[in-house]
Amino acid sequence: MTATTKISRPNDLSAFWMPFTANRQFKQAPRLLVSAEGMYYQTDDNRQILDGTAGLWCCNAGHKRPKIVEAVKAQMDELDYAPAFQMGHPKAFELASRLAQLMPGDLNHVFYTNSGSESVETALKIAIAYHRARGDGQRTRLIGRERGYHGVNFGGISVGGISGNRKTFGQMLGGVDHIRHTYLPDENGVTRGQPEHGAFLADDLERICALHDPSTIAAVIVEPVAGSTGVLIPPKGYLERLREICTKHGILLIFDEVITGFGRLGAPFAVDYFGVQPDLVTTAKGLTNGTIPMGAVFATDDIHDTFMSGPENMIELFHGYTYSGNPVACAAGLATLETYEEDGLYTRGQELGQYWEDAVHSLIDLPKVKDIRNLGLIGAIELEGIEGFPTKRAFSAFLQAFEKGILIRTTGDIIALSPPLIIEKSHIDQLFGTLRDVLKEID
Ligand code: PXG
Repeated sequence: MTATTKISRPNDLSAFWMPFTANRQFKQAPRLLVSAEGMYYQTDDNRQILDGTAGLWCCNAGHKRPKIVEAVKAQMDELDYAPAFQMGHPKAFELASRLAQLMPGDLNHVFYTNSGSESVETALKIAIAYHRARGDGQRTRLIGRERGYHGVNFGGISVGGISGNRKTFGQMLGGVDHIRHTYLPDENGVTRGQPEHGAFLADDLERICALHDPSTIAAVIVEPVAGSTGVLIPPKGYLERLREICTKHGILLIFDEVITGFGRLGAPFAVDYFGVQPDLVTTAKGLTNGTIPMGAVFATDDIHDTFMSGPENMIELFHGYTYSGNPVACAAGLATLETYEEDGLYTRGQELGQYWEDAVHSLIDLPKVKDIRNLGLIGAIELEGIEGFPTKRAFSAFLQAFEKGILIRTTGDIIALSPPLIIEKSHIDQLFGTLRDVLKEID
């Protein structure tokens, strides 16, 4: 076959090997989105779909926001790309300063990446290199948590705890262990907000410390609210306890805020919401409202300054990406932060939180619903699985919901909802009204 015949088949769906998708099933009946504005997507068959998931937890200000669109267009016209190493451009510094101001405490330094996965790898590497720079090079172990999701690169799947993401990929990183997850269905089933019970789960870190000797552990990484696994809300006191244990043993605490960052909980970051100060924070997604790929890792003054000690002509951290601080991404990031501020989106989850919570929990009377969880503008509805066919019921709900005009997200038999923060009460009514119908109709 010649090259020309190959490209003359633009409608061949097989060329695009889709991520985290049942490719063959999808391609038999593709679901295609062609445009979006505000709270709605539009499909190729001209249907309006209410976005119940902010894309993939990333379009926190909704779609096609004028300021972001304009900023990206203007940036393309002005400076499309600047080398990221040994060179700079003004917007990368401006965005980093704004981000550092937004982030509480002394997390004042920003390292740019292009995704959540890269933010995680970056944070893990900084943690290990930090200890080494302090002369404590034996601290190389990394501790994650069962059911944790930290992206799909090797570091991330090693500290992650979702077996489907690990089992077919051979050896993981060495020197990694996991603390137990925070789901206690018997004690904490159907809880509104943070569960009362379970701060003690953080003590599992003491078990790991005893096993490995804490002086070998570089960092612990957790999602403040576990998202991808199906939304697990940390019990009251849990994150505080984790912080105490890390501090006691000189272990860095990394919060993976790829989902919780930029207003999802009704505060700019989970760091604000929980009032617990980690040493490194990973972000992405909402940083550019999902428009241009970008991530950012926040580091404390202490971590940053520790690297700034050798000869000044030496590169302090041998790490970075071609697109770290890409000008177009920076322009999108700056416009995104302005949009969040102008629309009051960092605290929107507080204003709407009660209405959202009541709406999520209104589904508890449905027979197939096993558990419901919520925090900020996050909601999860865990379904009773169909015996012998795990994930099937929730996926049917997803398909049916799409037919009826709402976009939901499922993982296992759990429906996870995380709408754009611009959502209004009328949209919440539409989302849960439709979802109720869907859950009644499916098998
Ligand atoms: N950390 C966390 C906590 C995440 O949720 C990543 C890292 C990786 O980000 P990138 O940008 O490399 O994908 C994530 C991503 C879902 C879903 O439906 C969640 C994610 C991605 C896609 C779907 O729960 N989280």
